[in-house]
Amino acid sequence: MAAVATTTGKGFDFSAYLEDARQRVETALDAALPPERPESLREAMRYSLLAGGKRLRPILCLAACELAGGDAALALPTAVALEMVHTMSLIHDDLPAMDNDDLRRGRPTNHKVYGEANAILAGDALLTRAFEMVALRSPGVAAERLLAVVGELSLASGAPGLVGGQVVDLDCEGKSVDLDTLEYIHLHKTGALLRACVLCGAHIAGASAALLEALGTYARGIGLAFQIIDDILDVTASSEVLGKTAGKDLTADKTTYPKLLGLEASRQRADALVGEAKAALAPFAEGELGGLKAAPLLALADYITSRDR
Ligand code: GRG
Repeated sequence: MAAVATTTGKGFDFSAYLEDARQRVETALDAALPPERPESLREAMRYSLLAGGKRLRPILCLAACELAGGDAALALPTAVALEMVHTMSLIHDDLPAMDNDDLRRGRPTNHKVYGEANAILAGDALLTRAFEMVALRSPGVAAERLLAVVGELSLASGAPGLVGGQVVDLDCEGKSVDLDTLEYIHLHKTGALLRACVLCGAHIAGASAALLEALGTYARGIGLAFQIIDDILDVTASSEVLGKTAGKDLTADKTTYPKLLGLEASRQRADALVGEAKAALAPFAEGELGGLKAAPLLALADYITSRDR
Protein backbone atom coordinates (compact mmCIF):
# COMPACT_ATOMS: atom_id res chain seq x y z
CA MET A 1 0.00 0.00 0.00
CA ALA A 2 1.36 3.43 -0.87
CA ALA A 3 1.89 5.73 2.09
CA VAL A 4 -1.53 6.79 3.27
CA ALA A 5 -0.34 10.34 3.96
CA THR A 6 -0.97 12.69 1.05
CA THR A 7 0.25 16.23 0.57
CA THR A 8 -0.81 19.18 -1.53
CA GLY A 9 1.39 22.09 -2.56
CA LYS A 10 0.39 23.72 0.75
CA GLY A 11 1.19 20.71 2.94
CA PHE A 12 -0.76 17.85 4.43
CA ASP A 13 -4.30 17.48 3.07
CA PHE A 14 -6.20 15.96 6.01
CA SER A 15 -9.57 15.68 4.25
CA ALA A 16 -8.04 13.73 1.39
CA TYR A 17 -6.15 11.59 3.89
CA LEU A 18 -9.30 10.78 5.88
CA GLU A 19 -11.31 9.99 2.77
CA ASP A 20 -8.61 7.71 1.39
CA ALA A 21 -8.02 5.93 4.71
CA ARG A 22 -11.77 5.48 5.29
CA GLN A 23 -12.18 3.88 1.88
CA ARG A 24 -9.33 1.45 2.53
CA VAL A 25 -10.84 0.54 5.89
CA GLU A 26 -14.38 0.09 4.49
CA THR A 27 -13.09 -2.26 1.76
CA ALA A 28 -11.11 -4.30 4.29
CA LEU A 29 -14.05 -4.49 6.73
CA ASP A 30 -16.32 -5.77 3.98
CA ALA A 31 -13.78 -8.42 2.96
CA ALA A 32 -13.32 -9.54 6.56
CA LEU A 33 -16.88 -10.91 6.75
CA PRO A 34 -17.26 -13.03 3.59
CA PRO A 35 -20.16 -15.46 3.06
CA GLU A 36 -20.18 -18.09 5.81
CA ARG A 37 -22.62 -20.10 7.87
CA PRO A 38 -24.72 -19.35 9.74
CA GLU A 39 -25.91 -16.63 7.37
CA SER A 40 -28.08 -15.03 10.08
CA LEU A 41 -25.04 -14.48 12.30
CA ARG A 42 -23.03 -13.05 9.42
CA GLU A 43 -25.89 -10.68 8.63
CA ALA A 44 -26.07 -9.40 12.21
CA MET A 45 -22.29 -8.91 12.33
CA ARG A 46 -22.25 -7.05 9.00
CA TYR A 47 -25.27 -4.94 10.00
CA SER A 48 -23.32 -3.19 12.75
CA LEU A 49 -19.78 -3.42 11.38
CA LEU A 50 -20.64 -1.91 8.00
CA ALA A 51 -22.98 0.76 9.34
CA GLY A 52 -20.53 3.56 8.63
CA GLY A 53 -18.96 4.89 11.83
CA LYS A 54 -16.19 7.46 11.71
CA ARG A 55 -13.57 4.68 11.56
CA LEU A 56 -11.32 6.68 13.86
CA ARG A 57 -9.81 3.63 15.54
CA PRO A 58 -8.58 1.77 12.45
CA ILE A 59 -7.30 5.02 10.97
CA LEU A 60 -5.32 5.75 14.14
CA CYS A 61 -3.78 2.30 13.80
CA LEU A 62 -2.72 2.88 10.18
CA ALA A 63 -1.38 6.34 11.00
CA ALA A 64 0.69 5.06 13.94
CA CYS A 65 2.12 2.30 11.77
CA GLU A 66 3.25 4.89 9.25
CA LEU A 67 4.73 7.17 11.90
CA ALA A 68 6.79 4.18 13.06
CA GLY A 69 8.06 3.72 9.51
CA GLY A 70 5.88 0.72 8.61
CA ASP A 71 3.75 -0.19 5.62
CA ALA A 72 0.11 0.60 6.47
CA ALA A 73 -1.05 -2.34 4.31
CA LEU A 74 0.49 -4.74 6.82
CA ALA A 75 -1.52 -3.10 9.62
CA LEU A 76 -4.85 -3.31 7.79
CA PRO A 77 -6.01 -6.65 9.30
CA THR A 78 -5.19 -5.28 12.78
CA ALA A 79 -7.03 -2.05 11.95
CA VAL A 80 -10.06 -4.17 11.02
CA ALA A 81 -9.69 -6.12 14.27
CA LEU A 82 -9.77 -2.88 16.29
CA GLU A 83 -12.95 -1.71 14.54
CA MET A 84 -14.47 -5.15 15.25
CA VAL A 85 -13.73 -4.83 18.97
CA HIS A 86 -15.15 -1.29 18.96
CA THR A 87 -18.32 -2.40 17.12
CA MET A 88 -18.76 -5.31 19.52
CA SER A 89 -18.57 -2.88 22.44
CA LEU A 90 -21.22 -0.65 20.84
CA ILE A 91 -23.58 -3.61 20.28
CA HIS A 92 -23.18 -4.77 23.88
CA ASP A 93 -23.34 -1.23 25.27
CA ASP A 94 -26.72 -0.71 23.58
CA LEU A 95 -28.29 -3.87 25.07
CA PRO A 96 -31.24 -3.52 27.47
CA ALA A 97 -29.06 -4.78 30.35
CA MET A 98 -26.57 -1.96 29.70
CA ASP A 99 -27.44 1.45 28.17
CA ASN A 100 -30.67 0.16 26.60
CA ASP A 101 -30.52 2.23 23.42
CA ASP A 102 -32.41 1.87 20.18
CA LEU A 103 -30.37 4.07 17.81
CA ARG A 104 -26.76 3.58 16.73
CA ARG A 105 -24.87 4.81 13.69
CA GLY A 106 -28.12 6.23 12.39
CA ARG A 107 -30.02 2.92 12.47
CA PRO A 108 -31.95 0.77 14.94
CA THR A 109 -29.55 -0.96 17.32
CA ASN A 110 -28.50 -4.55 16.64
CA HIS A 111 -30.77 -6.12 19.27
CA LYS A 112 -33.79 -4.13 17.97
CA VAL A 113 -33.32 -5.80 14.57
CA TYR A 114 -31.98 -9.27 15.43
CA GLY A 115 -33.12 -9.78 19.04
CA GLU A 116 -31.05 -9.75 22.21
CA ALA A 117 -29.58 -13.24 21.98
CA ASN A 118 -28.40 -12.73 18.41
CA ALA A 119 -26.98 -9.29 19.23
CA ILE A 120 -24.95 -10.73 22.10
CA LEU A 121 -23.70 -13.50 19.84
CA ALA A 122 -22.91 -11.10 16.96
CA GLY A 123 -20.80 -9.08 19.42
CA ASP A 124 -19.08 -12.22 20.66
CA ALA A 125 -18.35 -13.32 17.10
CA LEU A 126 -16.89 -9.90 16.21
CA LEU A 127 -14.66 -9.96 19.29
CA THR A 128 -13.30 -13.40 18.50
CA ARG A 129 -12.99 -12.63 14.77
CA ALA A 130 -10.80 -9.68 15.80
CA PHE A 131 -8.24 -12.04 17.30
CA GLU A 132 -8.53 -14.28 14.24
CA MET A 133 -7.72 -11.28 12.01
CA VAL A 134 -4.48 -10.73 13.88
CA ALA A 135 -3.38 -14.31 14.48
CA LEU A 136 -4.46 -15.95 11.22
CA ARG A 137 -5.08 -13.21 8.66
CA SER A 138 -2.08 -10.90 8.92
CA PRO A 139 0.33 -12.19 6.26
CA GLY A 140 3.81 -10.69 6.14
CA VAL A 141 4.00 -9.62 9.78
CA ALA A 142 6.50 -11.33 12.11
CA ALA A 143 4.96 -13.58 14.79
CA GLU A 144 6.47 -11.65 17.71
CA ARG A 145 4.90 -8.40 16.44
CA LEU A 146 1.51 -10.10 16.14
CA LEU A 147 1.92 -11.43 19.67
CA ALA A 148 2.45 -7.86 20.89
CA VAL A 149 -0.74 -6.85 19.05
CA VAL A 150 -2.71 -9.72 20.63
CA GLY A 151 -1.44 -8.57 24.02
CA GLU A 152 -2.61 -4.98 23.47
CA LEU A 153 -5.99 -6.13 22.12
CA SER A 154 -6.54 -8.39 25.14
CA LEU A 155 -5.68 -5.64 27.63
CA ALA A 156 -7.92 -3.11 25.88
CA SER A 157 -10.92 -5.45 25.56
CA GLY A 158 -10.99 -7.03 28.99
CA ALA A 159 -11.03 -6.12 32.68
CA PRO A 160 -8.04 -3.74 32.36
CA GLY A 161 -9.88 -1.87 29.57
CA LEU A 162 -13.39 -1.77 28.11
CA VAL A 163 -15.03 -4.22 30.51
CA GLY A 164 -13.50 -2.64 33.62
CA GLY A 165 -14.54 0.84 32.49
CA GLN A 166 -18.05 -0.30 31.66
CA VAL A 167 -18.50 -1.98 35.05
CA VAL A 168 -17.53 1.18 36.95
CA ASP A 169 -19.64 3.32 34.59
CA LEU A 170 -22.75 1.21 35.21
CA ASP A 171 -22.04 1.10 38.93
CA CYS A 172 -21.83 4.91 39.09
CA GLU A 173 -25.16 5.63 37.40
CA GLY A 174 -27.31 7.82 39.62
CA LYS A 175 -24.43 8.42 42.07
CA SER A 176 -22.30 11.49 42.51
CA VAL A 177 -18.87 10.78 41.06
CA ASP A 178 -15.61 12.68 41.55
CA LEU A 179 -13.21 13.70 38.79
CA ASP A 180 -10.79 10.85 39.57
CA THR A 181 -13.48 8.19 39.15
CA LEU A 182 -14.77 9.88 36.00
CA GLU A 183 -11.25 9.85 34.58
CA TYR A 184 -10.92 6.15 35.45
CA ILE A 185 -14.14 5.42 33.55
CA HIS A 186 -13.09 7.44 30.50
CA LEU A 187 -9.56 6.05 30.38
CA HIS A 188 -10.83 2.48 30.51
CA LYS A 189 -14.14 2.55 28.66
CA THR A 190 -12.88 4.74 25.83
CA GLY A 191 -9.17 5.47 26.23
CA ALA A 192 -7.92 1.88 26.44
CA LEU A 193 -9.04 0.94 22.93
CA LEU A 194 -7.73 4.20 21.43
CA ARG A 195 -4.41 3.44 23.13
CA ALA A 196 -4.43 -0.07 21.67
CA CYS A 197 -5.05 1.40 18.21
CA VAL A 198 -1.88 3.47 18.15
CA LEU A 199 0.26 0.90 19.98
CA CYS A 200 -0.88 -1.96 17.73
CA GLY A 201 -0.10 0.06 14.59
CA ALA A 202 3.31 0.89 16.01
CA HIS A 203 4.01 -2.75 16.98
CA ILE A 204 3.29 -3.89 13.42
CA ALA A 205 6.07 -1.53 12.31
CA GLY A 206 8.45 -2.68 15.07
CA ALA A 207 8.49 0.74 16.78
CA SER A 208 11.20 1.71 19.27
CA ALA A 209 10.48 1.79 23.03
CA ALA A 210 10.78 5.60 22.93
CA LEU A 211 8.12 5.91 20.24
CA LEU A 212 5.82 3.44 22.03
CA GLU A 213 6.09 5.53 25.18
CA ALA A 214 5.35 8.75 23.31
CA LEU A 215 2.37 7.11 21.64
CA GLY A 216 1.09 6.00 25.05
CA THR A 217 1.14 9.64 26.19
CA TYR A 218 -0.48 10.74 22.93
CA ALA A 219 -3.22 8.12 23.39
CA ARG A 220 -3.96 9.17 26.96
CA GLY A 221 -4.50 12.75 25.81
CA ILE A 222 -6.69 11.95 22.84
CA GLY A 223 -8.58 9.23 24.74
CA LEU A 224 -9.69 11.55 27.52
CA ALA A 225 -10.32 14.41 25.08
CA PHE A 226 -12.42 12.12 22.88
CA GLN A 227 -14.72 11.16 25.74
CA ILE A 228 -15.00 14.77 26.99
CA ILE A 229 -16.12 15.85 23.52
CA ASP A 230 -18.49 12.85 23.43
CA ASP A 231 -20.03 14.11 26.71
CA ILE A 232 -20.29 17.66 25.31
CA LEU A 233 -21.91 16.46 22.06
CA ASP A 234 -24.40 14.43 24.09
CA VAL A 235 -25.67 17.76 25.44
CA THR A 236 -25.21 20.03 22.42
CA ALA A 237 -25.85 17.91 19.30
CA SER A 238 -29.01 16.28 17.92
CA SER A 239 -29.68 12.54 17.66
CA GLU A 240 -29.94 13.01 13.90
CA VAL A 241 -26.40 14.37 13.58
CA LEU A 242 -24.91 11.98 16.15
CA GLY A 243 -26.65 8.89 14.75
CA LYS A 244 -27.29 7.85 18.36
CA THR A 245 -29.68 9.07 21.04
CA ALA A 246 -28.64 12.53 22.26
CA GLY A 247 -29.17 13.54 25.89
CA LYS A 248 -28.66 9.99 27.17
CA ASP A 249 -26.24 10.97 29.95
CA LEU A 250 -28.82 13.22 31.57
CA THR A 251 -31.58 10.60 31.26
CA ALA A 252 -29.35 7.90 32.75
CA ASP A 253 -28.18 10.34 35.45
CA LYS A 254 -24.51 9.90 34.54
CA THR A 255 -21.72 12.10 35.79
CA THR A 256 -19.95 13.76 32.87
CA TYR A 257 -17.30 16.43 32.40
CA PRO A 258 -19.92 19.07 31.47
CA LYS A 259 -21.86 18.18 34.61
CA LEU A 260 -18.77 18.51 36.83
CA LEU A 261 -16.99 21.42 35.13
CA GLY A 262 -19.51 23.08 32.81
CA LEU A 263 -19.36 23.16 29.00
CA GLU A 264 -16.73 25.87 28.57
CA ALA A 265 -14.22 24.44 31.07
CA SER A 266 -14.79 20.95 29.61
CA ARG A 267 -13.91 22.17 26.14
CA GLN A 268 -10.81 23.90 27.50
CA ARG A 269 -9.79 20.66 29.23
CA ALA A 270 -10.21 18.73 25.97
CA ASP A 271 -8.14 21.31 24.06
CA ALA A 272 -5.38 21.14 26.70
CA LEU A 273 -5.32 17.32 26.52
CA VAL A 274 -5.02 17.41 22.73
CA GLY A 275 -2.15 19.88 23.15
CA GLU A 276 -0.41 17.43 25.51
CA ALA A 277 -1.01 14.57 23.07
CA LYS A 278 0.52 16.48 20.17
CA ALA A 279 3.48 17.65 22.26
CA ALA A 280 4.37 14.02 23.01
CA LEU A 281 4.93 13.41 19.30
CA ALA A 282 7.04 16.54 18.73
CA PRO A 283 10.41 14.72 18.87
CA PHE A 284 9.20 12.37 16.12
CA ALA A 285 7.81 15.14 13.91
CA GLU A 286 11.14 16.84 13.25
CA GLY A 287 12.48 17.39 9.74
CA GLU A 288 10.56 17.08 6.48
CA LEU A 289 10.11 13.31 6.65
CA GLY A 290 9.23 13.32 10.36
CA GLY A 291 6.71 16.09 9.73
CA LEU A 292 5.07 14.17 6.91
CA LYS A 293 4.90 10.93 8.90
CA ALA A 294 3.53 12.58 12.04
CA ALA A 295 1.03 14.81 10.21
CA PRO A 296 -1.89 12.29 10.25
CA LEU A 297 -1.71 11.61 14.01
CA LEU A 298 -1.36 15.34 14.75
CA ALA A 299 -4.34 16.16 12.53
CA LEU A 300 -6.38 13.27 14.00
CA ALA A 301 -5.79 14.74 17.48
CA ASP A 302 -7.23 18.08 16.34
CA TYR A 303 -10.12 16.29 14.61
CA ILE A 304 -11.13 14.80 17.97
CA THR A 305 -11.96 18.22 19.39
CA SER A 306 -13.30 19.78 16.19
CA ARG A 307 -15.70 16.95 15.23
CA ASP A 308 -19.45 17.54 15.32
CA ARG A 309 -20.54 13.87 15.69
C1 GRG B 1 -17.89 -7.78 26.10
C2 GRG B 1 -15.35 -7.81 26.02
C3 GRG B 1 -16.63 -7.05 26.11
C4 GRG B 1 -16.56 -5.70 26.20
C5 GRG B 1 -17.74 -4.79 26.16
C6 GRG B 1 -20.01 -2.81 26.57
C7 GRG B 1 -18.60 -2.65 26.97
C8 GRG B 1 -17.80 -3.85 27.35
C9 GRG B 1 -17.98 -1.45 26.97
C10 GRG B 1 -18.60 -0.19 26.51
C11 GRG B 1 -17.58 0.60 25.75
C12 GRG B 1 -18.15 1.80 25.08
C13 GRG B 1 -19.37 1.64 24.23
C14 GRG B 1 -17.57 3.00 25.23
C15 GRG B 1 -18.01 4.24 24.55
C16 GRG B 1 -16.93 4.69 23.62
C17 GRG B 1 -17.46 5.70 22.64
C18 GRG B 1 -17.37 7.13 23.00
C19 GRG B 1 -18.00 5.29 21.50
C20 GRG B 1 -18.38 6.15 20.36
O1 GRG B 1 -17.31 6.08 19.45
P1 GRG B 1 -17.37 6.82 18.05
O2 GRG B 1 -17.93 8.19 18.23
O3 GRG B 1 -18.41 5.92 17.27
O4 GRG B 1 -16.02 6.72 17.42
P2 GRG B 1 -18.46 5.56 15.70
O5 GRG B 1 -19.86 5.07 15.48
O6 GRG B 1 -18.15 6.80 14.90
O7 GRG B 1 -17.46 4.48 15.47
